[in-house]
Amino acid sequence: MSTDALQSELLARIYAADTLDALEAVRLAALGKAGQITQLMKSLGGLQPEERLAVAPAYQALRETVSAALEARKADLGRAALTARLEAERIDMSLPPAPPLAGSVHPISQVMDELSEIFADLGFAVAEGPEIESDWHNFTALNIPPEHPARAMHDTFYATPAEGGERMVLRTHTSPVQIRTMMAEKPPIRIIAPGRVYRSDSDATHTPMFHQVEGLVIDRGIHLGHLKWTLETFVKAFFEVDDVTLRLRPSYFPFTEPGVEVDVGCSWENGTLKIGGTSSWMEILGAGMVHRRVLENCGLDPAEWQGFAFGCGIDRLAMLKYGMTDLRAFFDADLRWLKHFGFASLDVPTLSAGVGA
Ligand code: 2U9
Repeated sequence: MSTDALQSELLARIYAADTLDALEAVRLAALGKAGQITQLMKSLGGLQPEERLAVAPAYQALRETVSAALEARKADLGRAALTARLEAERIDMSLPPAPPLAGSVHPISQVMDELSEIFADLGFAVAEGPEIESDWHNFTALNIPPEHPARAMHDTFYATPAEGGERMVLRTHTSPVQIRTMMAEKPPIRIIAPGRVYRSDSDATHTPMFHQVEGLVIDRGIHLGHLKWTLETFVKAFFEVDDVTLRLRPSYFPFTEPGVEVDVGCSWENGTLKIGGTSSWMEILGAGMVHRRVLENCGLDPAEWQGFAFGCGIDRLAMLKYGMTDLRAFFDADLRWLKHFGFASLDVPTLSAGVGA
């Protein structure tokens, strides 16, 4: 075949190639190791010098023309591929968001959002604080001085102190958040403090990290009646049951005086315990009037300011409301469990829709 004929044939194939892969196949057939042009160039080696001079410029020109045509076609196809891709991946930003295909809100996050919604409606702000706390904020300010036996009950994780530094702990409750709030702000105070807490304890009903919500109200003339009404209102909204009876039993916490344990009235229905009625009782909260020494530690005069506080495990609240049986599954990151018990990310709890709707 003449070089002209070969050139025409190759150029025709180059323009006929409509994908980058097809074009690459033409390139290999022409310029690859065993390609037609490569073979021609190789054949020059076996020619006499005059013969070589006679054909080499034509071969050279053929190679250059074909190479240039390949490059040009490659650039065209690349542009066309990019245009097609941009067209296919075009996003219409004016459309409403598509429902999420995967991912769900963890029941703990959901319950925290529900708690914030319920207490916001009662005029409470959400307060946060550090999870690595000073010994003073976690214990001493709460009327648990060093060597107090209550410290042993908290199964504390201690951090190794820096030389001459303060001893730090992983907070064993969210109470230090209330201490920080009382020291930073003037009463009246109405806050809840939800968050992670840590205790060196692990079995089917205890994990070394768990979640608590605590609440604190400081104002003039606060008494146990305010506490009971607040907790009743909370329990009714959270469990979406109107017929709720709370029972307060005396108890002891170093940071409250008096301290109470709070039971909610329940009844058995088809083998499961339901909130409501009074045929049975279930303990759900600890609470009490803030101990005067705690107020004093935060610079408040107990003759002027009184308060109530309560504390409750969020993980347990979630289990009670949504029916999980094993606490450890909360922290297993098992996608099947999350799919089953998780919540749609756009389903933000609101009081008007019923917090758990
Ligand atoms: C301040 C003063 C008092 C918070 C309280 C409890 C009782 C309580 C437990 C319930 C189960 C913790 O999650 S749990 O393990 N909590 O029983 N908590 S009174 O009292 C406070 C808090 C802060 C300044």
